[in-house]
This record gives sequence, C-alpha cells and structure tokens, in this order.
Amino acid sequence: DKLTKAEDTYTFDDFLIKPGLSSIEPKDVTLKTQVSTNFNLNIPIVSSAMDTVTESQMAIALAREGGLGVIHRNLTVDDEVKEVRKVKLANELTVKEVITISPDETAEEAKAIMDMEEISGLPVVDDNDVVVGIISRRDIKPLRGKYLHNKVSEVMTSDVVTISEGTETEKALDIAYENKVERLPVVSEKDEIVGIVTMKDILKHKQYPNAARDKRGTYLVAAACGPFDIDRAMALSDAGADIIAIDSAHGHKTDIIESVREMNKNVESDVLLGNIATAKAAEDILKAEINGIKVGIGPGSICTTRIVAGVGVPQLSAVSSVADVAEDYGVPVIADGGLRYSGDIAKALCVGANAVMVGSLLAGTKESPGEMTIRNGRKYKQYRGMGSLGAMTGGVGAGKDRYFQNSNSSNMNSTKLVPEGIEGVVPYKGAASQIIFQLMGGLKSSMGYVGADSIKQMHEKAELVHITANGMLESHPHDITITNESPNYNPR
Ligand code: RVP
Repeated sequence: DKLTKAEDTYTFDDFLIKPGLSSIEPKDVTLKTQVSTNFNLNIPIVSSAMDTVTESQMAIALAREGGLGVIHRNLTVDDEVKEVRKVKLANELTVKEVITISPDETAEEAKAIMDMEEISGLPVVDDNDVVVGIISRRDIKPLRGKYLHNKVSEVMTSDVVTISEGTETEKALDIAYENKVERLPVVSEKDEIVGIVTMKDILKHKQYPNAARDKRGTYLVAAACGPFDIDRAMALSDAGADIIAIDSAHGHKTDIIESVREMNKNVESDVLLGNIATAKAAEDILKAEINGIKVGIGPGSICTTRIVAGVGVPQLSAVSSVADVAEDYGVPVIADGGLRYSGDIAKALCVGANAVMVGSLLAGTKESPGEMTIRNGRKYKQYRGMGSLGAMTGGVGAGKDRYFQNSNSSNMNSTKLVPEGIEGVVPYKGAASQIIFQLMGGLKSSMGYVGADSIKQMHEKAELVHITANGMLESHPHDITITNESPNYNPR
C-alpha cells in the first residue's frame, strides 16, 4: 500500500533554522564554497542556465561578486562559445594578441599603427620575437613630425621593463608602480613576447577582490550542454568553460548517465549533472564520475512539472537526501530552483547544499538577457521557463530536449509540444550586484544566528525546527500595511 509507505517530504517554508550559541559576527564569516570538485566560489550563488537569466553579461557580473554564471544553451554552439569567450576575455590580465613592431621600421609607421589600433604603445621585437624596447606616443610626440623617418630603434625606450608569464596581479602592479610604466610586456622563459599587461587592466582586476577566478586569473564561467551533445561539450571546453552543466529535467536516466560518463572522459572542464531529487538518483549518477550534482525537480518559480506530470520532490527534502549521499563521495551539491529569499538559501545550505542556483532572483536585473518593457508606468523584464512554449520554439529550441520533447525535432509547431514551464515578466530590479549584496547579507546574518563562520560549519552546526502553517504566517510581517518596501523582502 503505497500511500502509507509514502515518505514525508518538506520544503523551505516547512522549517526554520534554530538559533544557536554564537560568537560569530556576520561580517566575519566566509562564504567560500566548493561548486564542483575542482572549483571554488567566494559566494554560494550560481545563476540558472536560462535564456532570460544568463549570458556573458550576467556571468561576468556574478564572477565579479564571487559567484558563477551558467550560460544557457538556447543558442547555436558558435553563439554559446562566443558567450563563454566573452567572460574569459573580460578583464583578462594578459592581453594575448599584442601588436608589436620591428626596430627597423620607421617612427612614422609606429605612429600609424598606434593611430589605427587606438593604442598608445608598442613593444619592439627582433626577428626572434624577443623584446628589445618599447615605443609609445610619448617617444614620438617630441619628434614633432620632423624626424618621423627615424628608425624605431633610434626613438624607442630600450631598457624596457617586462614581466614573466604567470606573474601575479599584485606583483605586476608593484612593478608597474616602481618603474612608473603604463604597460608591461609579458615574456616567456626565452624572452619572447607572449602578451602585454596594461595598468588599466591591473587596476580593473583589483577592483573586484572577491571575484571567482581560475588559476590564470580569468573569471570562472560555466556553460550548459545537452546530455548527448558531445560536439557542444567539446567546443565549450575548448573555449575555456571551466564547468559544463549537463542540463536535463531528469538526470536520473540510464542513457544520460552512460553518455555523460563518456563525455566526461573527453572534456577538460568539470562536469555537473542534474537535475535529480532522490538519494537513489545520487548513487546512480555518481557512477558517471561527475564533478558536481544539481538538485531540483519542480521547485522552480516558472516550472509546471509537478502539476503537468505530477512528479517532483519538495526541494528541502530533495537537497537533504542527495547531499547525504554526495558528501560520502566528496562531490558538491547545487540546490537548483525555488529560492525566493536569502533565508531559503541559508536553509538549503543547512541541509547540505554547497551552493544554490537561482533563476527568478536574478531575472529582471540589468544583466539578464532581454528587453525591458514598461506597463502602467512600471518597468519589467521577461522571465520564462526553458520548458515553456516560448523557449522551446524560440532560439535553437533547447528547452525541447531538456523536457524530452525531441521526438520530431524538425517540428516546431507549438501544438505538438507539452510544455512544463510558463512565461511571464518580473519587475525590473537594477544591477545584479545589489541583489547579491542583499542575499549574501541575509545569509551572513543567518550564519551569525547559527554560530557558523563558514558554509562547512553551517552543514555541521545548523539545526532546523519543523514549523506549522501558523508558524509560517507568524514569520512573515503581519497586521500592518507596508508603506516602504524593503530591498530584501517582497510580500506575496
Ligand atoms: P527559480 O529560481 O525558482 O526561478 O528556478 C529556476 C530553475 O528552474 C532553473 O535553474 C531550472 O532548474 C528550472 N527551470 C528552468 N526552466 C524550467 C521550466 O520550464 N520548467 N524550470
């Protein structure tokens, strides 16, 4: 008898976090976390791979805050690769494609190149690409046009300050300051030029001390890929995606596990697999030797899977049961969907998540893709499920295979599709960094109440209390008309 055997399951509103003895100030906690076996974030926030949430702009904004964006896949492979590259090139310390000049060219030629490329200096290299000097506008200006036919070698600064590949930002900055130079050519062991670093780049780098970066200093980025799309996975990995998020509404499928295991062998990136919602699924998909797990069947604000298919597991129970298994394997867990407030993030971490994936919380920001619209004087942006009709028939129709609607992929006729998501709008919210600030502020506060100075301690120390519907009613503001909305609470 299935009904009596059915387990009780819970979600965010069914529990509160118990306050504990604490000596922790919220400002002193660390939010550093592991998002996949090989990558750490400085805040536990990952943005959804959705076409109204994450392209390069969102991924850059999140990486700067210390989080991670997952580029959506409702794009051609080429376009998704371009988005990954944009993130990787944003704020890269070393400008790879450096323009150089030979010492035997004329100063006039150097000026022409600088004018055309809109740059203010050129490293001078010999036939073996070894840096022998640097020529800048400052060297050319005093010539007043008169001696422009002079050779570069006669005009350039020859005691050029270079740095070696892999020099750290701080060190590069010190060297630039000490030598009062604007740009530092980067050289290999053999003194051959490999790039150039400008002071402007270095300062930009310092502006985001909490940013999530790879070993080379570029922003971390993830990209979504279908479970059988090996060509896309290889292209994304070649483009430098640190993590590939295999994107399925039901990751617990034998063919997906098989395919992802193969894929994992062929790509350098870490591979996340999802979504799942049970301990059994965790055991099974871990056989694909993945680097991270994404949990959530049906909690999403735009998702109708639980209504259309009647399938799902309330999110707090799902995360908790998956995290218990994943912990034994040392594989991080991302709680994906259903998060409405910073308190929900804290609860997800309490039950074992290493990070959360958010869609609606970041939809409607300046950095989310899509146009802003104005209705009745208020600003909105579109937000839609990837299993909605719009997402399945728009773009390259990526939502279709996420929701197993691929039987006749050439048929884009919406009457032949069974959507599992809806389309709508959310209020325009301004910069994503403001949202992140509030979310992380709330989380730090939670950790202060628990007495946890890290996410690891949150896993170990935090206890939950089970509450009733009355407990939840009491939790929200009540018996008052809100006159001034606060930035981290919206009444539902
Ligand atoms: P939310 O943050 O509650 O808006 O949920 C976002 C999550 O919902 C996504 O990360 C994804 O897992 C899921 N999703 C995306 N599209 C759909 C759908 O159409 N059903 N669901």
